[in-house]
Amino acid sequence: MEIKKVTERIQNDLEELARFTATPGSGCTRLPFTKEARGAVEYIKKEMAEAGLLVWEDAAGNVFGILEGENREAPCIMMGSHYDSVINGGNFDGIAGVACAIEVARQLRERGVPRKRSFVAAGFCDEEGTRFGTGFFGSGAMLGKWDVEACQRFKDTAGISVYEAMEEYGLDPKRIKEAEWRPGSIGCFIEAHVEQGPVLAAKGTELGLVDCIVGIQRYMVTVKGRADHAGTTPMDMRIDAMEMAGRVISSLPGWAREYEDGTVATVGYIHASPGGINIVAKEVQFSVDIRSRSNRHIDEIAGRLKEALEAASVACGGSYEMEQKLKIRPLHLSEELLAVMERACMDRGYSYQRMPSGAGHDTLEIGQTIPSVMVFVPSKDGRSHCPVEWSAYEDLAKAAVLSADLVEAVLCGQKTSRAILCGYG
Ligand code: HGY
Ligand code: MN
Ligand code: MN
Repeated sequence: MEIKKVTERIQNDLEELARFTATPGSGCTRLPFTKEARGAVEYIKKEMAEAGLLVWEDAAGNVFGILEGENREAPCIMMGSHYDSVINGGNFDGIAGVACAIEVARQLRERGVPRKRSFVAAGFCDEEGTRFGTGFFGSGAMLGKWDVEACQRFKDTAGISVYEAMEEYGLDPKRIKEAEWRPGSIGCFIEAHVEQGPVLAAKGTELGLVDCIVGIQRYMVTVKGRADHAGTTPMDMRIDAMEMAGRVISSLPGWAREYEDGTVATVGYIHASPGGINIVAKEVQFSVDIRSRSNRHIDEIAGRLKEALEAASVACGGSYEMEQKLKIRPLHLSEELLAVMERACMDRGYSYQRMPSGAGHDTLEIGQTIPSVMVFVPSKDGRSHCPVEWSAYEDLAKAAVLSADLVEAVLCGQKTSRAILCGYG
């Protein structure tokens, strides 16, 4: 396999896809159900079709391409990632994994791999949860985890629900359940992704084989006080929502640091209203993102958050709401698939290391029920979720070649077992 040709094809796709952003010149902003998402999906569909895949877009806004195998009823091998991004993010997070999945399809056909079962390339929508505060919407819909009520319940900060955004985008949210795949129809899942951290780049390792992904809980907290004059209202007469929020937010980092095991807690979004410099804040809304390889640690921090909100309400005389947006357990990935990937790295002479992922991914959702594996490529200076996010196209090509080796081994029936392919039969 000529790595140079693979590198060029991936580079071309990613440079084309980088055009679909709402913030040109300030990184990639491609939120779900927007014209930028539409542009990326139409490009992905074109590339999938040119790679010989049968292409469709599902009721949730995901895009799939299939290379059918002899036995169309056998559980397929799926590879993919998400095509949405964060706000002012990078041009590799998620979308590089979609490009790698399309590249694997090209390689399977170029290698003339006989297919006992089908291969599916996937581009998922709204993995990030940036717009609605949730996460894994597309892959979750594929697994039947979303319904009309949830689509109506979750709203963005402008008050637009997932339901309304889907309608505006041209989807019919009443059909969301049609996005669900028949249980057992996906045998295993592979995701290539940029590391988004400093480990591989610092050690000069070419590829990371992910063995564990952190669990995540996300909350949108609203603390409620009373608007008053900032100058004339004595401190002991205020119900200051900003004071309440400040008491809680300033405690979160310390709670995470206490564990000394990589547990993290982040407040990435905050909004005060009415938002005047001379008005005591009536309401403050802020996000909380808690992650750890220990589910107990995540639960403990979430519990302390609630206790702190109770205490701040009593101390300041206000009230609060704590809306759970996401709750997903830590995940250990398929040892059998990892072993096949390790073998392939050794056969190709790629340096690699096993490693955990501090970032969530569609694999975190899919791997809860389907044998899954992830391959990371180094992120320059460990940076991600920002415009300077960068990975070498040749490293992505190696990840695609390695994934094609795994897919070939499983498609041809060399490596199949109940452990590797759930629903294997
Ligand atoms: O937030 C994350 O960990 C990922 O980028 N969705
Ligand atoms: Mn991602
Ligand atoms: Mn991300």
